[in-house]
Amino acid sequence: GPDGDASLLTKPKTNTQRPPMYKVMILNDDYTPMEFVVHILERFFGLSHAQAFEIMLTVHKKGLAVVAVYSFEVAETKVAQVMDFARRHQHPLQCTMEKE
Ligand code: TYC
Repeated sequence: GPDGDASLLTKPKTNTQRPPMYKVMILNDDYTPMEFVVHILERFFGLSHAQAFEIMLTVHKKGLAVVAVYSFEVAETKVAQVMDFARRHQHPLQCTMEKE
């Protein structure tokens, strides 16, 4: 109404709930070759070579980076794929996920 509609001034109900999203991150280490990390980022995250190289360098310099954000199920699959691929190639690369 003219004196203010309470429904427009009060906090909306949080009924627009979306599923939680998860950041997938890779961690730096002293042993995994840079090109191996770039390959992983291209292969499992669909990044271009240039994008993959940039993220790899960010991890190398800062210690970690968020690679992508997914639903829980997709994030879990990415983490498992990366961890398995790194283990099979005997590299200590770590990949983790965290709720946004
Ligand atoms: N620090 C590694 C090296 O100097 C490269 C590296 C980058 C390793 C990113 C892991 O997630 C990583 N060979």
